[in-house]
Amino acid sequence: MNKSLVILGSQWGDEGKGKIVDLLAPDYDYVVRYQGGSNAGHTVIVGNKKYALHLIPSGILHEGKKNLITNGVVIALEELINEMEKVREVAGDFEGKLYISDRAHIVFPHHKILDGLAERSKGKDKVGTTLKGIGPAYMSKYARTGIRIADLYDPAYFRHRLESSMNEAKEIAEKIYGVSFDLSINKIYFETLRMFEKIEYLVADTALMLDKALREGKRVLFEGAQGTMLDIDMGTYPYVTSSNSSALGLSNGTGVSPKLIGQAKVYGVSKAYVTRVGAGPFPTELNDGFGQKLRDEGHEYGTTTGRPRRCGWLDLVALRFAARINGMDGIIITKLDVLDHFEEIKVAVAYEYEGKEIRDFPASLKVLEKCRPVYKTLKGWHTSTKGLKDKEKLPDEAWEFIRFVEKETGTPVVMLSTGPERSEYIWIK
Ligand code: 2SA
Ligand code: MG
Repeated sequence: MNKSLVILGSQWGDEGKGKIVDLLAPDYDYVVRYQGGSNAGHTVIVGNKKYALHLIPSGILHEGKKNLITNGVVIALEELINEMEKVREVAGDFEGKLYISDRAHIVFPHHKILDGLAERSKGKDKVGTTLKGIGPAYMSKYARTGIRIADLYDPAYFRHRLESSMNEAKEIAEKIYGVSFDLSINKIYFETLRMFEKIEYLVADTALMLDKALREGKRVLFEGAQGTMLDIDMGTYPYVTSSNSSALGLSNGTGVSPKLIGQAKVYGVSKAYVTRVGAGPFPTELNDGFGQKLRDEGHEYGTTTGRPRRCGWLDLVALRFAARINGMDGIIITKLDVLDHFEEIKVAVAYEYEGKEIRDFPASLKVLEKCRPVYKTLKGWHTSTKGLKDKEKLPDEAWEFIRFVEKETGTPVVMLSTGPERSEYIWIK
């Protein structure tokens, strides 16, 4: 069972999980997406082509893998189908390769509209969502008005659920946001059923499949989306996504017992610094030349929107927290080479709050706002680590950086990524 591995973000997303999952996928039989939806953006480079995957597990770009989208994912059918078309040139036929949970909830157009309206009404308090309808889709799920893939097998029942769901959304839009939208229930009903026809052959009881696979000792790679600090329960609430994007989401997102799934290894991916898109607390954020330098050297602009990412020094308070709640067996550091260009490198080891030192990530937004990072300054290495594949060639100062991260988080650094290409990495454990 320890043959299974979880790869998840240990920061605020965009840690480079896509590349790592792609790199490791050849060693696994199954690749599983278990939470979030098309708000994820996993970039994988194959040959000279770049694929941005949002819903389909990255294992689809490899031969002979079973890729599962399990019950914890919210699925926009039109986006799933578009993505299938994009990867078809590599994947070929999807039969036996892609499985979609019959318990997964569907993201409908009215969820996307509500996402936009909610953001607009929040004004300066907006979360900065991806506007993919994720929050409203999970709202429907928890309000028990959601529609699941399994509901599409019975068109009359689906019609009934869709009518309630859309009428409710229209009412919310009108009464709360003072906006009316004219989506046709009929049109969405028929379009959804048409789309369902295209994917029906992929629908499965993925919880049952996974339980069996794990008991048989199959190798399963779990592909987390977003990052630990965006987790609905443990992240920087309310500036979070609407799913459990930490390891806490593994069991509820797959429908597999925590006892069984808990035997997998967990590796958390962390940039050598921190970035965040969207609003919310970010204690080590740099609004100065250093922040801009990280942005420039790291090309820190959103993949889909092109939004500049907020940048700052590595935050070991947050990483220590991520290591704990995820039970991380190892840290994978990405974009180490971006730090090649700095004379000195800072890392936050604690926060100072009202004259006291805090080492454990606090819950309250109000406390976080007043936290000032306590930095340890490390020496830069003034040499290129870009594309390095040999750990013997790592400069001493880079080793000091790695050892320091390990000491402060109590977690070994197992791998470094030194560039965007599949081949640019070093196993150091
Ligand atoms: P949402 O849309 O409701 O999940 O947004 C809520 C917050 O979660 C953040 N969030 C993300 N942050 C980084 N990367 C994400 N995924 C994509 C990527 C984004 C993309 O990997 O690049 O393709 O542009 C992601 N998804 C959600 C979001 O910024 C809000 O702060
Ligand atoms: Mg990303």
